[in-house]
Amino acid sequence: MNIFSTIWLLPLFTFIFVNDILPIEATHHVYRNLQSSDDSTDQLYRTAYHFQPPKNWINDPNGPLIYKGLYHLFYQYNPKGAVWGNIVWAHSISTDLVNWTPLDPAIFPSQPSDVNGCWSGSATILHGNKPAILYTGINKFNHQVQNIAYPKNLNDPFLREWIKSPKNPLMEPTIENKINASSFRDPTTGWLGKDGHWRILVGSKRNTRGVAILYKSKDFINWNKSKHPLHSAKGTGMWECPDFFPVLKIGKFGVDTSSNNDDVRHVLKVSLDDKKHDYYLIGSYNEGKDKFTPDHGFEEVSSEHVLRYDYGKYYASKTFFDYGKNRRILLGWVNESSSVADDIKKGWSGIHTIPRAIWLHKSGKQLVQWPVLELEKLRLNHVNLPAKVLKGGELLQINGITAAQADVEISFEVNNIRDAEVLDKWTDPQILCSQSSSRKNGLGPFGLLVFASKGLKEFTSVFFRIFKHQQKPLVLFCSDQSRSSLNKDNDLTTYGTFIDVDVLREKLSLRSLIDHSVVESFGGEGRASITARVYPTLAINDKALLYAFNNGTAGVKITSLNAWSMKKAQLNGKL
Ligand code: DQQ
Repeated sequence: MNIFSTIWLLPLFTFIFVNDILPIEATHHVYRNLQSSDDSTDQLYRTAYHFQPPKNWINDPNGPLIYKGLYHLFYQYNPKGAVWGNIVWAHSISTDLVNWTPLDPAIFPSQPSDVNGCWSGSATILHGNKPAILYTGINKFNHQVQNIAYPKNLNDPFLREWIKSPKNPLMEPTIENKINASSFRDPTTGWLGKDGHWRILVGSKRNTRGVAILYKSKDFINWNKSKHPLHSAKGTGMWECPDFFPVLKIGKFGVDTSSNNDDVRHVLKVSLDDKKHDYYLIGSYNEGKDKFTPDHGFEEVSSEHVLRYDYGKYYASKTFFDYGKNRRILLGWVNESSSVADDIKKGWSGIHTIPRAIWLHKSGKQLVQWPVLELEKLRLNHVNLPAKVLKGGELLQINGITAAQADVEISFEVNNIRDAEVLDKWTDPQILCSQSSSRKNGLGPFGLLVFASKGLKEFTSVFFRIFKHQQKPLVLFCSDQSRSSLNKDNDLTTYGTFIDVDVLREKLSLRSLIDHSVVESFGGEGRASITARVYPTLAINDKALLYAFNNGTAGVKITSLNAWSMKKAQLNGKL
C-alpha cells in the first residue's frame, strides 16, 4: 500500500485572516458567508443508528470517557451551520454507546486562550477518579495552545458543566521551543509513567516532518516539553489527533492507557492532514527513554505495513479505555461525500461510525475492530439463508428486512485458488477495486450489493476478489460507490485494501452496517474496515434492495448469511 497514492479531494489548508492579525491554519474548509443555519432539513439521508445531532456540522469525536457508569461523547460542532466554523465541544451521554442524549455544549470559547475556537482534545481520568480535559484553544493571536477544563461538580454523573483553569494555556508555542503556532494541536489522553509523571502528546509538524511532541508533568498542570518527540516521520505532514495506547499481546480485552508491561504492545495513531486518513503503527514503547519504536515505520510507505483503521471515509478517530467492560473503544468521524451545497440544503454534515472495540490480532501484525456488541440490541426481523453455492454471474436477493437500515453478515468458503486471476506485481488495491465491479474471469468479485434500485440503476457493491500472488491467495476487499447515486455531484470514489485472510484455511466474512447514507463494512472478522457515504436517489427507504452477488466465473460457497432490520436508535433522546 502506498499511503501517498490516495485520491485527494480537498485542499490541505485553508488560511483565514482574522482582523488582519495572524492566519488560523485550519484543517477544514472555512465558508465565511455560510455560518448560520436555515432550518430546511431534508431528512432523506439522516442516519437511524449512526451518531449525529439533530442538525449542523460535526467533526472529530473528542474526549470520550466513562464516568459513574455513563459514557460521555464530546465532539467538534458548529452550532450555527452545516459547514465547519464556530467550533464548540458538543456533549452527549449514553448508557450503551448506541442511544444518546444531548446536553448543552461542554466547552466553548470564553477565555483569551480559546477565544477563537475550542478544537480537539482528550480526557484523562486523574487520581481519585477525577476527569480532566485537555483541548486546543485558538487564542486571540490565532495561535494554537493547549488548555485544561475540569467538571464543576464531580457528583453530577452527567458532567454538565466544565470549568477552565485560570492557568490556561498550559502549553503554548514560544520562540524558545520553536513550535509552529499553527501546527500545534489535539492533545492525547495522558498516561502515567512508573516515575509518577504524566505524559501526553500534541500533534505537530516541522516543515513536512510529522511530529508527536511529548510533554511531561507531575501534576497535570505544569508541563515540560521533552527534548525529543515520542515519534516523528519525514514527509508525512501535519499529525492531527494523535492517539497512543497499549494493547494486550493476547486476547480481546483492553487495558488502561497507563499500562506498560511485558503483556502489551503500543499503538500510535495519527490523522495525516495531507491524506485525510488515519494511520497506525504497532511497536514498542520504552518508558525510560520515552521512545516509541514501530515494527514498521512510515518510511515503508510503499509497503503494505502502513496500516489504516478504515480504508474509506474516516478521520480524526480517538480511543478510550472502557474500564466498565474492560475494552478499548474506537470512535471516528465520517464526513459527507455530498457537495457543500447539498449539505447546506439538508442542514447537516458529518456522522460518527458505530463505536468499535479494538484489539491486537493474534498475528501481532495488525489491529482488529468490531462494532460494540450493544448495537445488536437494535436487530430485528432475523433472516437466515441456508448455505449455498453462488454460481458465477448469480445474483441472490435477500428479502424480509428493511434493506436501507440493516445489519448483514455473510461468510464465504473458498477451497482452492485454481481459477483465481494471477497478480504478478503489486498494484494499488484502490485501483484494482475500481477495475473490479464488472464481470471478471476468476474468483470474484463476490459480496453484497446494497442500496440497489430495481433494475440496478443504482447500487453500492461491497466485495472481495481473490488473486493468486506468488502461488498464494491474495484477498482484495472493496467498496465501490461509482454507481451508488444518479446525483453525480457526490464523491463516488471506490475504496479498497488487501486483507490478510488465509482463505484456504479460514472463512472469509463480510459484515455491512447499512444506514440510509452510510455503509460501514468489516471484512475478515474486523481485520479491515471500509466506510462509505452514499446518497441514492432511487434506492431509498423501502425502495432499497439487497443482494448477494458473484460476478466472477468460478462458483463460491456462501456458508452463512444472516441479516436483520435495524431499529432506530435514540440518537438525540430526552433525559
Ligand atoms: N479538527 C479540529 C482540529 C483537528 C482537526 C478542528 C482534525 O483540532 O486537528 O475542528 O479534523
